Amino acid sequence: MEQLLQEMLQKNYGKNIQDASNEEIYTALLEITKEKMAGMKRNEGSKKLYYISAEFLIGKLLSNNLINLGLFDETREVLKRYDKEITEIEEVEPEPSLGNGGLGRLAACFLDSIATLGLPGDGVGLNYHDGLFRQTFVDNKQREEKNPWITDQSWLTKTERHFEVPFQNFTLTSTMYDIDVPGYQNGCNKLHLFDLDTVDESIIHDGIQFNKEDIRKNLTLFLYPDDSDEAGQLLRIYQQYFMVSNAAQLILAEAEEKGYDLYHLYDHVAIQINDTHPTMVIPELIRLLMQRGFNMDTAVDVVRKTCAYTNHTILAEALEKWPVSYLEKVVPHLMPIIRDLDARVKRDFHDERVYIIDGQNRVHMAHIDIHFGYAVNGVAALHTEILKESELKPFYDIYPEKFNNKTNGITFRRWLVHCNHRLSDYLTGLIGPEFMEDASNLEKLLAYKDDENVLADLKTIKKEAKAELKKYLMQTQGVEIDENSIFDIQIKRLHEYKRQQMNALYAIYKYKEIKKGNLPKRPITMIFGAKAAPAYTIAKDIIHLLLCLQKLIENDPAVRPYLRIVMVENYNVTKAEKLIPACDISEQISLASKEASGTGNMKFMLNGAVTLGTEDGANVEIHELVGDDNIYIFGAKSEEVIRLYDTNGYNSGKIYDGDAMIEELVDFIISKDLIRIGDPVSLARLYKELVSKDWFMTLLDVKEYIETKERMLADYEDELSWERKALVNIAKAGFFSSDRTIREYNDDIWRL
Ligand code: 4GP
Repeated sequence: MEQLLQEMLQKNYGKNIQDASNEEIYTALLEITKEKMAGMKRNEGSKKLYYISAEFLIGKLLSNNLINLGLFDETREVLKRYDKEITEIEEVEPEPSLGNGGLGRLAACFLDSIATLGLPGDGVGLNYHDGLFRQTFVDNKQREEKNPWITDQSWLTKTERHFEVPFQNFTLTSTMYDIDVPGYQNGCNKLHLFDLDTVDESIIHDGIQFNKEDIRKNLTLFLYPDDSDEAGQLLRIYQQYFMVSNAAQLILAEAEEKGYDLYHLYDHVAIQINDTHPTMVIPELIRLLMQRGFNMDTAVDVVRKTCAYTNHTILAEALEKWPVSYLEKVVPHLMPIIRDLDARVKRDFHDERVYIIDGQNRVHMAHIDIHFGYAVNGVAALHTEILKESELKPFYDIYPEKFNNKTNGITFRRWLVHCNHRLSDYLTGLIGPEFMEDASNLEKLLAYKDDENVLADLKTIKKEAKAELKKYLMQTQGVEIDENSIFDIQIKRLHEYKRQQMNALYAIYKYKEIKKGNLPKRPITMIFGAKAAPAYTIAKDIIHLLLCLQKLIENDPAVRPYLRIVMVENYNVTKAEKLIPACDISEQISLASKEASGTGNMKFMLNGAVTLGTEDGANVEIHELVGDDNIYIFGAKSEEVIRLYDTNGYNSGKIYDGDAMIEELVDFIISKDLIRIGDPVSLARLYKELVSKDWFMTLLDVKEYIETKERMLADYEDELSWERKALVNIAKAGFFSSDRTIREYNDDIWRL
């Protein structure tokens, strides 16, 4: 590596390592890594997977690619010899902002595991120039800015592949860009990102505003552009169709290049539809096969045997339904096919809950996937049960054989080896390196459950990660935190069902306790990271509340030594990598039944944090694995929540009126203390939402939440027993390796 790096720096800049800047070293390493990957063996086979997704939240790639290529340690050593830190070189790399949350990060973990298992499988998505927005805080509120990440030298490689994508009254020519995805000690796959040469970033003004009608210029500017009006919704349909038409054309082109018989496409191709955004690939493939001479019945049959669908949420708002009139405007050529598919369903089933086109002339995208794909999976055991028993029950009754569960996973290369060198080196020393190949080997750690030296070492490793986070927050946001405090962290998209507002009520509780003189044994640092969708008003109000509380405490010398709130600006993968190793308490407090799985919960556990959570999503499986002693569970169970929804039995106002403590906490949102700092309109709106609606039942669980967290804080003081909990969590995390998840997808769904 040393020689390669010297040569590259000489060639590019006429410099040697000693004199090169971090930017120059980064660029040289990027080029070297790209060359290495170009020379790698491709994962090949007679059947290939195409994983189509609107999001790929891949994070920075330099370190991860070096790890997978087996070059990381060497590179770090070489740089050290010249007094350079790889972590500082990495700072230069912009983080691609190609995803929003769990579903996008899952897609990235999956690409890593697919390549690592040696399976031929490529990702297909869009090359958003400004990604999801970049979040800044101004006047204690979220502001959205564009988030450019594509630089002259990047992981993208422009290819010669172009496709013609037809819309109602014009045709667009795409360009395909590739990002190599190297497997850990295995072959390489690709992430294909489609783009349009005419896209023009200069049309963006005032944050993230732009002309939504100028499709040639705006098509791939943003992920999830604002869809609160018709033009925004049409733009999303343009994006989705552009993505899937390119995917379908690529799939057929590759199959034809290999000489495959398209009548047996399913023997050579599996298509995974990641949530409903890529659903139109089904009618599009049918259309393209019919162009090649297929009759409709045969095309439907072939496509049905090729496509599988993953559901990531039961929130109705996320199950896309497009008005027929919008699809007519954007992709009129797909509508005859969608109508035909709908007619087939209506012919066979007399239950309007499963129709594709409903009585209000809306097309239910998930229904297309379920009827015209061969597999449907949820992403954690509880989630899949809820799909089968309630959310998608009418479909389960028709197609029980299609439904299956694939509990999510995370790649340990990024979420342990890369983000927590200390812990992963230590584990390697203690139990051997086998866990890198097969994560179930982490259980060997259980043998040290009562070994005080090992427990002390784990504590030291956690402490160092906390000190590092402290340094990072100082450098990036100028806030100083106490590394001896407990780090209590909630990082995830901002959504009412995830209940950051409940955590805010805890902060209010603690603030008041401290004011009363009930000081905690140890200071608490509550850390949040979350972006709110730009048009989601209440989510933004919750951010505002958190920022106001942060300010209130900052300015109160009586409270500040004992309690801090830090809202991390522009939470993203890079920040998650710094936060997760440093966490003591992992907040997974969604309303039971609402969080499909969660994957942050797995990352925290793997890094030795203890979960404070409801029986929701994958928390249920974490609970089963670690046992009652090593997790803190509270709150209403999913059956109760579902019953409350079904019977209209929840009334937050009643809880508020009947409980003086809850009333006091909620009232604080509109207290003088906060109104002085914040925006009264925003705070009052949130207050009103909680007392008059509270759709996600914050007030139902808040008391038990506070009690459980208090118990957890007290237990933290018993050092050995706390570290034992951390150890058990690490040891039991093996199940959540995405290698395991992908093996299951392959065994049950893809059969590559
Ligand atoms: C997320 C779910 O909210 C999360 O529970 C799950 O772990 C993740 O998908 C991966 O399966 N959903 C989304 C979304 O990100 O946009 O619906």
